[in-house]
Amino acid sequence: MTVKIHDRLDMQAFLRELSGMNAADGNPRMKEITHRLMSDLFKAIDDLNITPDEYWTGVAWLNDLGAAGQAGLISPGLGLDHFIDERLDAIDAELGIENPTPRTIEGPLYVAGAPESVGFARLDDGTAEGQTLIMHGVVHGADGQPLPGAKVEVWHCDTRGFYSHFDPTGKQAPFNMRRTIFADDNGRYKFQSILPSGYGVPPGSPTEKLLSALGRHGQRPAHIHFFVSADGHRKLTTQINIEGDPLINDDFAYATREGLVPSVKERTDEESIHANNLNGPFA
Ligand code: MBD
Ligand code: FE
Repeated sequence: MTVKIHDRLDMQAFLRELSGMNAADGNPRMKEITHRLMSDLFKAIDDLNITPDEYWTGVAWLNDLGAAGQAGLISPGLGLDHFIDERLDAIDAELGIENPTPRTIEGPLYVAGAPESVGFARLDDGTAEGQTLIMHGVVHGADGQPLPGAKVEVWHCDTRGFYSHFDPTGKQAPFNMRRTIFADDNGRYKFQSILPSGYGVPPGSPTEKLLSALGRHGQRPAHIHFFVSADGHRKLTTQINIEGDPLINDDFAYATREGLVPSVKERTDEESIHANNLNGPFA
């Protein structure tokens, strides 16, 4: 038997009531959003014949998700973070704003307050195994000119896929592989770290349970996160992927974008010392 009651006038009135449309107080935007989302949810329950068992399983899952602090983890997994970025891109396109470095999602693992330096930073504390990684670049303003003093916040995980502050083994010092670098007088930044591995959602977690019910994995390719900001400029949130990672086009968080997979040059120690002295900070 199929029952559809969403469109009944008393249900439409009920939706308005529960969304606060009849209340003098409250926030009009919250009312509007709640009314729309609840209306769509009621309709889905009707259309899909969602059973009480299915509904309460969903409620229990939401409790587990919140208890695990994973709302911000399932969000990119369900493509919402990517969708929001696509909307920002579309708005920029309408305004005629070009973004030479594309934006991509922040993810849930940024921590404010990382140690600061000018021009150069070493991100890792030297205790973790890993292949040495050196990255450098120039921050340009909207006018295409280098932007001295621009703030480059960078964070990434270790070779086990664990981020400091979120390491289940408790092995990393606070702010390991997290730094804030202010671009030098020529707008340049540079850092040394270790090559990160990919990330996987915690095994057995509510996020992993939903993904596996969908027949999906919860893996990300190796990546490095960035915020780039400066007075009078919009903040850029982006990432790069490590070239060659097999998951580059199979990211559970849908964050890979063309233009964000720079080429990686593998160097011997000797070549590296030479190359890095050219730009100063290691001299
Ligand atoms: C991450 O490291 C990440 O960057 C995202 C988007 C989601 C989960 C873990
Ligand atoms: Fe990440």
